[in-house]
Amino acid sequence: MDIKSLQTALADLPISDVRYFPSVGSTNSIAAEWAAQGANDLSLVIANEQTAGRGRANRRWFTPPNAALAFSLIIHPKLQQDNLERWLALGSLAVCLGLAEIAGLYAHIKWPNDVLLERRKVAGVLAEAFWLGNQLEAIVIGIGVNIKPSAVPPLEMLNFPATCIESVAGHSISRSSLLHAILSALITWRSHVHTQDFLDAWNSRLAFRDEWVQVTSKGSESITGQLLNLNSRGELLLRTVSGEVVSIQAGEVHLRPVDSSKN
Ligand code: BT5
Repeated sequence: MDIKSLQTALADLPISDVRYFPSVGSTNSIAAEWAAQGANDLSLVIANEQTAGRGRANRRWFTPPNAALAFSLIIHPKLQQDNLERWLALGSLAVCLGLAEIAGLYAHIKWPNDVLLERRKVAGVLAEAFWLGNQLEAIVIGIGVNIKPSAVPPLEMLNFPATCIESVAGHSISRSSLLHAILSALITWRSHVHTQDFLDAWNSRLAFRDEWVQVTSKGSESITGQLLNLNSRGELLLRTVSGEVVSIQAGEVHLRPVDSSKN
């Protein structure tokens, strides 16, 4: 991967500018600085390796060289206030659509931000918003996708099982083709993020539907219930053991499937 081949691979997409790094701390941090300096809409930061890749709540995201996609796209939203969860979901949905196009694989979204293949995490998305006063200036959508087995972190780093595309597909995958497919899906769907069609597409990809799951939100007790779907606000609906349907807001939450025989 180098800047010339990237520019060629992405030539037919309306990407404004590309910054490529053989190795960098975090593409989201670079994109945040660039956004603050006035980066154009659809500017892209991409790296071959991240030495300080970030997940939510400053967790680490593992990106060794030559094995993964790690990139951040700067978006200037049209609304002055916006719902970051929709943009997070846009990243996850775009990865699912890219995987279908390039590898013929059907991925699911572990609400709110993980992409799963065969119930294992293959990609993570981190969306960050940047404000000027109370006006939303930019959103950075950071996406990390495991392509080769060496991209999968050691077990002690994981809080959920992980995998990579090539292990599931059984053949090699072109990083630039996958990048193109993900960006293309993201650009196509961006103008629909507030529509029912988008919500339906997001809903149709939800992992663990009808299964019993446990959701833990920061600062509150965990809730166990049967995973139903998303409501019109993008909140997750669970039916608890008592039959009550509860909605859970995205944010700093963790979702785990639980053994249904215990319920
Ligand atoms: C995420 O956070 O899943 C969001 C990851 C976003 C990474 C991209 S890469 C490009 C851009 N630049 C950045 O610096 N970040 C974005 P979270 O849901 O908090 O999950 C983090 C957890 O996933 C870690 O605590 C590990 O347990 C696990 N993990 C770390 N690296 C992984 C990997 N490569 N594959 C699967 N799981 C991983």
